[in-house]
Amino acid sequence: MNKWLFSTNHKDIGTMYFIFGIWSGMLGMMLSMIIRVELGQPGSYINNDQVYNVVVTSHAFIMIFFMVMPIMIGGFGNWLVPLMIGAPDMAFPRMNNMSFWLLPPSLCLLIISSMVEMGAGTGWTVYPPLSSNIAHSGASVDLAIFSLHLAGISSILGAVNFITTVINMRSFGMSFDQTPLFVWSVLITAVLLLLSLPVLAGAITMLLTDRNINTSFFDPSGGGDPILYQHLFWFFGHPEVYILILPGFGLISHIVSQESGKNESFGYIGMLYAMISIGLLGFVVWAHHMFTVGMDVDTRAYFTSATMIIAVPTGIKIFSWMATMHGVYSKLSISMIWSLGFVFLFTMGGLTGIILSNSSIDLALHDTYYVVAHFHYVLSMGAVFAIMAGFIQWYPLFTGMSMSPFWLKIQFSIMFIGVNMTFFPQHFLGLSGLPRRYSDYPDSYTMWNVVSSIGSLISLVSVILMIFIIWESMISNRNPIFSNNMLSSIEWYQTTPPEEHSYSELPILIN
Ligand code: HAS
Ligand code: CU
Repeated sequence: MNKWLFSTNHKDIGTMYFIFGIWSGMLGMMLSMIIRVELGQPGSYINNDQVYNVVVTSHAFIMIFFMVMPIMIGGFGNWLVPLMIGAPDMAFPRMNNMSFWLLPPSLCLLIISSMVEMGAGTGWTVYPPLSSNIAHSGASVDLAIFSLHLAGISSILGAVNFITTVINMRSFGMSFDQTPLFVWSVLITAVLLLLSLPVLAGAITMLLTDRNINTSFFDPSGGGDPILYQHLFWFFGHPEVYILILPGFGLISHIVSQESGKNESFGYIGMLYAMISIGLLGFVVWAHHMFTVGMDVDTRAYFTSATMIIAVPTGIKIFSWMATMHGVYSKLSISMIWSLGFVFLFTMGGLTGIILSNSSIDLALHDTYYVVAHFHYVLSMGAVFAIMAGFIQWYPLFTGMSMSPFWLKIQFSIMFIGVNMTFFPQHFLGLSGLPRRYSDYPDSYTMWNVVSSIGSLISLVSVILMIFIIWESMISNRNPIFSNNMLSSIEWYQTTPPEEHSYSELPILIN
């Protein structure tokens, strides 16, 4: 056990990230269920808005920093990047272990922050003055800041590791324009992390000193400015949303081209430049989160146009995935079904993003449920669908086991219905003005909130089913392809009808 925990092997560390991410995902999901139960009818059962806001804040932090990032970059990145570039391991294997082990203490600090005093009910954006002493006295916000410090250090070390690995450890003869798209997506993500996280660290450290040693970076009474915090936060925050999705883009590219029986994505170079453009543009659009602070009209025009331009490279990706699927007899494996769901629903989320990028429309929609619907379409149905697709695609590689295609199909159907039922009605709620981060609402908003809460229960069922499927894969004896007994795997291959050979491509998993 110790050997495994202190392992410097990229596969062991990847597996630890997966276990950690899945555990955090359960925690994040339980918090979301608290939110949906509270909003499942008018009136309050939590009876304390601060507690409600603490739940919302923890939900966001846990899903972003302790579920999506560890699974995508830590789990898939560690497992697949060295394999795909033909490297024996990551460049700094011991630092890799340290990156992982910074996360559990970070999560502990976050959990402690909501157990002491009144918790951090600041939202994941931690805007002052709400996050200042004046509204959040006590240790909670400080603990949340320390939690972010640790998670940030973990990610920066991880980013340095991935950048070094990809630049220096590709196999002999693998030029950059032959490097697999997932590897590229992780490289670009790592660069975004390296450039944006120090800005967040600066902002929250300034907030820490404002709170504790009487600086006034964000306090007008001392000559500071709370808007400065918003600029610093979103200079990190917008690249962060692309950090959450880019590795997913990489996973989807591999799955789509492989399941379509093609060697490479349609427009490999286009896909590559699209990701690079999205990464670069991601740094110059941050103020689309701040249209309501009272910017002058020219600044708003700039941030609107710059933001809209991101639809171009993203569109290139969407259409290239569709072109990759085009013209083949597709056997629609489970990971391909998730990928199709990804392409469709991520596009929906992207289009509502374009709507929000119009500064004049955003004045009405900012801080409403429309924004909540937008980011759950790109995250719960973009990032999470990509994770599901990748997890199912490479599960046999990670574990040597295989999950039941029958149950996985049912699980997909339930989750597809669940998440859409949860988040589609939130567009209507937002358009009719329901603000986010409130624990109660007028009766006129009841119907769509009830639909949304029922949808979240359906998603809960699908996640429980997924746990069952993983358990079932362990006790069943399917897919011996990866077992030590090669004879039995050949036997299995020959005696099983081809339509059940869902993982018959295993030998070429790394394409
Ligand atoms: Fe976003 C808020 C705009 C992509 C995540 N976003 C958020 C928040 C999160 C988030 C978490 O401009 C909330 C933060 C908070 O707590 O306050 N977002 C965009 C735009 C894109 C976008 C333009 N977001 C993402 C991704 C995320 C993510 C990816 C995570 C995974 N987002 C916003 C804006 C806000 C915002 C405003 C602030 C709102 C507010 O008031 O707070 C783009 O990257 C999306 C590009 C993708 C597409 C779809 C595919 C493209 C095709 C090409 C043709 C389409 C065209 C568009 C030409 C566009 C198919 C035509 C337009 C039509 C309407 C038809
Ligand atoms: Cu943004």
